[in-house]
Amino acid sequence: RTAKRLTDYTAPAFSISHVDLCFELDAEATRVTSVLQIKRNRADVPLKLDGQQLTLISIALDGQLLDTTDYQLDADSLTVFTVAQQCELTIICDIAPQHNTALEGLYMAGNTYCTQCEAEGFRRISYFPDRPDVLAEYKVTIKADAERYPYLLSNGNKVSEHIDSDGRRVVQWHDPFPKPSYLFALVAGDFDVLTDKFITQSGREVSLQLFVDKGAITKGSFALESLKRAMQWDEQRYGLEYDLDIYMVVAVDFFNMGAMENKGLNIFNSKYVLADAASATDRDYFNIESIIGHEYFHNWTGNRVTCRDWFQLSLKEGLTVFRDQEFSADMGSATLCRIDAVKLIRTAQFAEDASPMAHPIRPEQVLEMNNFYTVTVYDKGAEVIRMLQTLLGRDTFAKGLKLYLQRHDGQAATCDDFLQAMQDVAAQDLSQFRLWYSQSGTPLLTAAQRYDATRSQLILSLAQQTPPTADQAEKQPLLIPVQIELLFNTQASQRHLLLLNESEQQYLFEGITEAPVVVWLEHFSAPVKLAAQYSDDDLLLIARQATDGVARWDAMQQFWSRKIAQQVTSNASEVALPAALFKLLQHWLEQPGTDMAMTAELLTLPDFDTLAEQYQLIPVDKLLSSISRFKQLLAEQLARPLSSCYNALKTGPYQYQDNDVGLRKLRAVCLNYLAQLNDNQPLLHTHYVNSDNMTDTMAALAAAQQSKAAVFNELIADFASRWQHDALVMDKCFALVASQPGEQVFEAIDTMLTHPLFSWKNPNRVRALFSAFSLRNPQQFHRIDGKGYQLLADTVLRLDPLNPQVAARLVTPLLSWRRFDDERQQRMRAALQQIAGQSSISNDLYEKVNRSLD
Ligand code: B3K
Ligand code: ZN
Repeated sequence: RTAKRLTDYTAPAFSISHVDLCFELDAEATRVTSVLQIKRNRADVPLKLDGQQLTLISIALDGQLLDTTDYQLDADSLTVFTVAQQCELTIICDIAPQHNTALEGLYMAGNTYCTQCEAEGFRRISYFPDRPDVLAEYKVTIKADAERYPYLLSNGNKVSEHIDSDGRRVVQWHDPFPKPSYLFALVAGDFDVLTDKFITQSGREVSLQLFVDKGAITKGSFALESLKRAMQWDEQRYGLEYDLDIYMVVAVDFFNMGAMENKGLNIFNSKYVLADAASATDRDYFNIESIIGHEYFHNWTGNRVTCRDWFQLSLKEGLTVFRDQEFSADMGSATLCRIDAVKLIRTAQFAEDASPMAHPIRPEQVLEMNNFYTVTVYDKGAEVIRMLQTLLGRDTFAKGLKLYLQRHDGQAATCDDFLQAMQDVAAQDLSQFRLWYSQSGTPLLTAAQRYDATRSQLILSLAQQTPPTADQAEKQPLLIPVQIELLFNTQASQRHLLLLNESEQQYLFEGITEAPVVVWLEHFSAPVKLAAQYSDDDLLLIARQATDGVARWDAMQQFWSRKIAQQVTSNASEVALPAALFKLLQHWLEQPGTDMAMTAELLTLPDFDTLAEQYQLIPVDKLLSSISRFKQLLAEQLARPLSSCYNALKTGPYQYQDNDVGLRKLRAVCLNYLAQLNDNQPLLHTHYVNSDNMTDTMAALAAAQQSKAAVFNELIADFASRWQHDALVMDKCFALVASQPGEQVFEAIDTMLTHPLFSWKNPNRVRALFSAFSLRNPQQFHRIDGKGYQLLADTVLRLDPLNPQVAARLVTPLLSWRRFDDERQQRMRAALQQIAGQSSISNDLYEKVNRSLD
């Protein structure tokens, strides 16, 4: 198995101007006829096309059938020996969507035919140069039984539709925008359709169509409204207008990820489309809006300008995540959006940097591309774009984006092209900033301050150091924007942007009349770890007074990290909490203010994953016991204010609206603490019974799950029976069952596997059970006897033959075995070795497991 390298890139030897595809749909044998207009770019090379799991029926060159001496067929490719400067190649293949459980290429999601081609799925549909820098204009004809398939969809505009003499519906599509094969899409099925329209800023009418399962029509309206908000936002913020006359979104029940930005025909995991108050939480609503936005924003950043090769993935993904984050921030609470993003970087992304899979946002070596749709490429990628905006300023950044899109419209570009455009508008040298693209790892920032009262001078010093990662030993100093705020007793606070570009640097501030408390890395201005000398009082002061909400939240997080670290190292003695802390928490409970979601965050302890990333060797048991001790302590000490706050928070009927979202969130935090106390069983019942929406219902279940096993069992049984026919809600049930902290979880998971709605072939179901177990159940996943690791290894092996992509995602928590104590190391490694020992594991799994065991 050989990996590909970024440095090996060569331009395509052949280009394709037009593709004419015809699909005769059949679950067992779909016939795909592909006519390619080919042009040679380089002499003396044969034409090599990618293809996997295809049954070749025939090939013809300029109308002449080829025989087997004219070409060579391999497991992954088709090579035609002699082709002219310009020619037409006609390839006929058969494929079997019914048996495609990997959900790449053309597959069946229930009764619906659909496709997923990114990254390299088109080669499972037909022989083609399946690489993002080959852009072609597509014409697509779809034929299928007219009654069973009222909707036959593909990219672009519908050209014609008729019923042929065999009773088949025949629909033709044409996409005028040249695109890479990964953006091709086809859908065939019977749906309920929601329609609407959007008038663009230049006055064009765009028809919007949302396709959902029959009967689900009322659950689609939020997604459609979100789409219109996204279209308008991109016009207002970046002047970017939609370019076709029709925009379609289809929700399907079997999907490997969240959604896919195929040109004019987005395909979505139904989880990120369907919502109503009864079945979706506030978080679900938030996710739907942000993912609808994300896929829409790809129309410019991804589709109109695409990637030259897959190493450049962050060019479209980091940028588009940044854009969707900015969109969400403008639609709701900007602080909350930022806190969410920071949490993700501090948990999963820092963990990835510290793992055997560490890679820069532009990876350099890849065996299976699907393994690189990571939090590093996506979310650290978005942080890098955000830093660029911080350095250049919002307006210059927007101009740079515009220039990049103009310069490369219709092309396949690189991260360097993007940076070049930014550099050209900013007239600023970005060569050091470029390192963020090639250097992996989490920089550690050390901050210190010295105040000289006699000279009224403040000297701040910063040092940076990036520890070696699995993929890269040597690290260089980066250009890091460090936003700070200086908090004073008697004068107004000051905000500054410090640029750190050496290993160590000092910054002098004159005319400072008192020693300030420094808020370092305000708004998480760079994806780094920070070591600063704070006292408890400093942190509590920041939490009260900082201008930036993220900084206030972060101060509380740092406060708790320190207390928990002290508790972890203080053999058996109990670390005390200062009275000032209780006073502050009580104050927030008594006066939660207008931003209640923010208050809820201020009152919440950091979770296990966030804390774990602060240790090279993760002290699992001590972390878990410290978290639960402090939680218990807070519940006891603050019982009264918690309960008055809880009782004072009331909403009307469910609405997904900022104030109500915050209120429910704060009430859920109170409930979670209160559930720790013995006499609060009835409260959980009441909360559950009185709930008229999924957010409150989940709050009751989650609180019970963490504290009262008996109540949890009772409520979850009721919940399961109430929702037994709704797969998306049953996913919530599966996840709650699998993340319960007690050891009954193993039996409970076994029982859920026999649920009529559970299916190994559906990624949502598998993830609901097993990602919840491995990522949200540290108590049982990290059991010292290894039973948790064993369960995950068995699951991964069972899944790999069906769906390698999902199997490889699931294995991630095992890869970091080196960060645990000896006993756990041994058992995690044994689980990995068991996987590695199987003879025919997928490339997806092979790459990750072998990097980890190396
Ligand atoms: N571009 C797709 C992800 C494709 C993942 C392939 N394994 C969704 C997105 O990021 O918008
Ligand atoms: Zn994306």
